[in-house]
Amino acid sequence: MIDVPALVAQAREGRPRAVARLISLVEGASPQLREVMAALAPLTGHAYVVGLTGSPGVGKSTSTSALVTAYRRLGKRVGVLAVDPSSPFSGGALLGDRVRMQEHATDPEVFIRSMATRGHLGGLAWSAPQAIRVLDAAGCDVILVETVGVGQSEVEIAAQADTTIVLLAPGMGDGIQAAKAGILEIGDVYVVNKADRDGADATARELNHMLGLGEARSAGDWRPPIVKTVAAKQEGVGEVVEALEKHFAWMANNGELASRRLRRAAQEIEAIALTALRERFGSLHGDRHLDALAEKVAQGELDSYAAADDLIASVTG
Ligand SMILES: Nc1nc2c(ncn2[C@@H]2O[C@H](COP(=O)(O)OP(=O)(O)OP(=O)(O)O)[C@@H](O)[C@H]2O)c(=O)[nH]1
Ligand SMILES: [Mg+2]
Repeated sequence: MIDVPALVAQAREGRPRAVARLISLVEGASPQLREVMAALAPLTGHAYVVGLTGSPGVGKSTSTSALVTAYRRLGKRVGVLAVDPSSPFSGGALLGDRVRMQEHATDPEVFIRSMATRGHLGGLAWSAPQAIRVLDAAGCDVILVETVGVGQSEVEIAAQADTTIVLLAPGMGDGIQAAKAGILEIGDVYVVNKADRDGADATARELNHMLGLGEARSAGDWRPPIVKTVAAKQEGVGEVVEALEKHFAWMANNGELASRRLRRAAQEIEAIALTALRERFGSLHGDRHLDALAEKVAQGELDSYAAADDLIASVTG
């Protein structure tokens, strides 16, 4: 058994090994998470969470590293969480990320963790917020969450940030890819990285056009800026930080920050409750009750809604 209060106290002091240990508990869905989260809850709510998303190879890790540099210059403590929704274990793409973060590896004010989820249904919906909470409790001022992988899972993780950066790069057919993955709707800040390559202006124009096609905005609405960067050379990264600061101020002023955090908490609670329910179905009845209900439904003796009510009642009543 782990001494949770001691571990949490060490994490709070910013000890990297304690932080790593707690994130491993999250990743492994440890039974002690309940105790960990109870101890962490009063220590959180300080960090500004920024999600980075975009197609493979656009430069998310390079941009994350460049943002870490920029925030370190401002004296901020920074957490980085690389989440891989597709892989059942850490490694692969995340190893490349490690290399790109190397310059920050020995900085005691920077925490870099990667996390894979076990392929549990809805696993990311609770594990990413919990890992973020660990970094928050460890005193991070800013937490950068990079998602590896494309599609719906990216969108889900991005939705757990206060601000979402969507990255594109010239010449990758990114406009179309972004539109397909639904990430054009979720950007608060758009970054056209690899602006040292041909076509960056065209990509920015195309993006501007696509963003403008949405419904008319009213005064006071946030208009997502488009920033061009060469992350590999730290160019334009200061502008990205400025855009983030503006977005944070805008959210803080009009209640959007609080409502995003509320929505996030609600999704997390729901995910934990659904996971707990599913586990109870199995552990209480060894699926026998479910099997019995299934037989009745298959034979037309019972309708599936009534069967579902029965199943829920059997574990909650
Ligand atoms: N020319 C140029 N290359 C860049 C720039 N930023 C990143 N790269 C290169 O693009 C490649 C991919 O960069 P990553 O930062 O690993 O991209 P990523 O989006 O994290 O990739 P995945 O995590 O695999 O999806 C690397 O070879 C980088 O060196 C840039 O501004 N200009
Ligand atoms: Mg990466």
